Amino acid sequence: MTAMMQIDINGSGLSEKSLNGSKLKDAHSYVGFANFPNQVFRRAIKNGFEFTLMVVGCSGLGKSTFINSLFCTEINDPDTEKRRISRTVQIEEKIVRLVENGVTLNLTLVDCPGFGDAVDNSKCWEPIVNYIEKKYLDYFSEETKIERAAIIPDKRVHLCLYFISPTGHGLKQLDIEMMKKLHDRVNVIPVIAKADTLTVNELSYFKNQITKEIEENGIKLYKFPDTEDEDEKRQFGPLRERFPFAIVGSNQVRETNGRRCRVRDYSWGTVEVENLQHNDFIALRDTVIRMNLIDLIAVTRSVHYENFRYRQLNKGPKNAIDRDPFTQLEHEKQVKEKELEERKRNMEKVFEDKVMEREEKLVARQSELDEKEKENRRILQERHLTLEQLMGEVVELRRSTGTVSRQDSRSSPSEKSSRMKKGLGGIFKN
Ligand SMILES: Nc1nc2c(ncn2[C@@H]2O[C@H](COP(=O)(O)OP(=O)(O)OP(=O)(O)O)[C@@H](O)[C@H]2O)c(=O)[nH]1
Ligand SMILES: [Mg+2]
Repeated sequence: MTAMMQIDINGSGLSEKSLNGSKLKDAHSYVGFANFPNQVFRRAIKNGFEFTLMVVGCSGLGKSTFINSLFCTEINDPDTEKRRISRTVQIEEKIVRLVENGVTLNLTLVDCPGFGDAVDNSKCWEPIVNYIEKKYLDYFSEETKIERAAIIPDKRVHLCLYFISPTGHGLKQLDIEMMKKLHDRVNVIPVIAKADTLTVNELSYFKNQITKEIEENGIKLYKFPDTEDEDEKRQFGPLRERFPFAIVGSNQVRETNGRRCRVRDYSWGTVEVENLQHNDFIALRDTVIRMNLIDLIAVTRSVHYENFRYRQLNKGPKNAIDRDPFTQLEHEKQVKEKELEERKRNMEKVFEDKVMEREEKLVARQSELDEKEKENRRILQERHLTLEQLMGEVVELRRSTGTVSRQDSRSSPSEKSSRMKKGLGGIFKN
């Protein structure tokens, strides 16, 4: 599912680099490469930037709410309140075009369905990893075409925000496994969800615990690059120290003194999403978008995409690298189809086995019931005989003592026994 919108956030206060910052000197005494930054800047303005942000994590941690909270505007469908709190059931893409001081950012927000509710969560990473790989493959196919576009649309995932449940204890095994599946494919930054549910002390302990467990488990997160710029250090250093970021999201927007902000109201007070004293939302947004967006794109291209390319070109027979791209793609398609066919066959076999197993169980149960019925009949028969014998003995005894009634003396032993049974309240019904 893909939604698209354009937002012009001019005048939001973010800094604009001046084109006239470095004045050109006399053309003859000056080679001119000092002007490169301006060229790069002009080019960037012309082409804009493409960035894809993905949110991943267990169910109900506020991923969709976060996507909606990112900018002071509704990104999810604003019409229906219901839609905003319903759970995400498939991977959803939202495309937002942000324009700020003439610079365009084409942002794709990928909202993944939460996991962790199923009995078997061992394969919940698959659709997410497949999505990431599919985007690399799309780019790879475009890039290896003989006639390729001058600018290849870049839908590769540049950042994956991994939402951690605010348990206060530490990471769940599922979080560790998921992050391990993701860390070789995409830049991962963990975030603590629903930070408003933890006290200051609990949060501080939780942050330390998470950092420790991430290190112990060899999870490779995105590494924020060191900056040389003193101004940047001063401005963003304290924000980075808040890592791992603990955030709050909300769908409720309130306007105070002409400023719109997202809030969560409680009986004891209000939590503001964009208030650094209440949570790390702004710290996360600024360190990602203001500070490291270009680096995240560069790391995706030079590390994760390169790894994908290497894996891709190394697949199949040894000489696959020497093939032309079309033959290579055709070959991969065939391999994939074969794999699919094999999987289908395996699944059918599993299904048949299960049906057979069930049928065998049913047959066994049926014969068990037959046996039981036979046994019950035998017991009944025996009791019947014993009773008849006893009845005969009673009649004999009466006759010998002379207390036999006229009716008894005229009836046969079986008639007597049936009368007796009736007398016993009809317990022995044949
Ligand atoms: N206390 C608190 N609740 C939040 C926060 N963010 C979202 N919620 C609430 O948590 C509930 C689930 O939010 P969603 O955004 O749908 O969660 P999700 O992670 O997208 O859920 P799935 O789509 O099922 O994976 C909603 O009722 C939100 O209002 C937060 O920071 N704190
Ligand atoms: Mg959701």
